[in-house]
Amino acid sequence: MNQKAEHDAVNILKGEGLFVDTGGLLSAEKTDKIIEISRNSFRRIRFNDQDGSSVISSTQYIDHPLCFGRDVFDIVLNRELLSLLCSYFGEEPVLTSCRLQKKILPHKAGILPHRDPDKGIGVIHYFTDCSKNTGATQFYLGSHINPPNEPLTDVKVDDADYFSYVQLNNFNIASLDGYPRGTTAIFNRSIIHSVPAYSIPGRIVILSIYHPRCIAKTLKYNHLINISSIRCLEDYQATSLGLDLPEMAEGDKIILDKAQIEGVYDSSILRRLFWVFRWFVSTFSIR
Ligand SMILES: O=C(O)CCC(=O)C(=O)O
Repeated sequence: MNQKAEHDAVNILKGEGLFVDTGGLLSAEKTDKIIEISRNSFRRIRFNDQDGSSVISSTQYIDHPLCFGRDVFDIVLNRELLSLLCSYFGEEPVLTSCRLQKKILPHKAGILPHRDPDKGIGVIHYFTDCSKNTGATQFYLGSHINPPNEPLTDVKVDDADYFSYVQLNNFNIASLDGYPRGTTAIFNRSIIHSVPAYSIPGRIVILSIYHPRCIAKTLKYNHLINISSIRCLEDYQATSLGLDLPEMAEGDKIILDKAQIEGVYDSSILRRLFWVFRWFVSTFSIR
């Protein structure tokens, strides 16, 4: 991306709240590689709070895909992406969250319209074709600047501000439906976005969040990285992981523990039933 293209992208991101790239931030070769890595990894990652997956939802996560090494670094700490974010923030970006996500069941409700007002930029790298059948993210353009009056108050989860579709009638919608794998969506986390109902599981994406350095300094976040990967990092990549922030010296943000990366993940129905059972026992048992 040349300087003019970057400048235009930043302006679109500021004005509309979303910039979609299909032209080079993510190559087809890398896309294939991630599908291959994730196939193995979803089998190997064990379920737990730190680096596991949710078995009771329609979606599975691997919380620390950076532990898969170079290929993931080259995508989420891509030089052009970081440069764009640096122009947007007016200072260096820091990666504060990175998760590999796979949709494993159809979902009748999808993800309801919501915004994540945490002053970060969200980036979604799509490794499978985007389609409304498999879950196409849609964005309500400009809603980061002029949101509807009030978020809903009667929602069960309080992880974000939720809105009804009716409240959003006046916004232009940008849907990722029809975009090819290899697409990157970069968005202001305050823009309202949703994923309408989808019927075919299998969508694989990496969801990342970046914050300007001044905010990242105040946040707690973890990355799980192999030592060998750290050795391969370019300086600008280390900086955008926050490796040079003072808190890093205390070792509470980067976990270098191979044991945590290994594990057994088995997606058989029996194993899933076991985890649902375990979740019920741990949630409802009298301590
Ligand atoms: O999975 C998607 O397409 C949307 C993700 C999302 O809603 C979020 O990152 O807040």
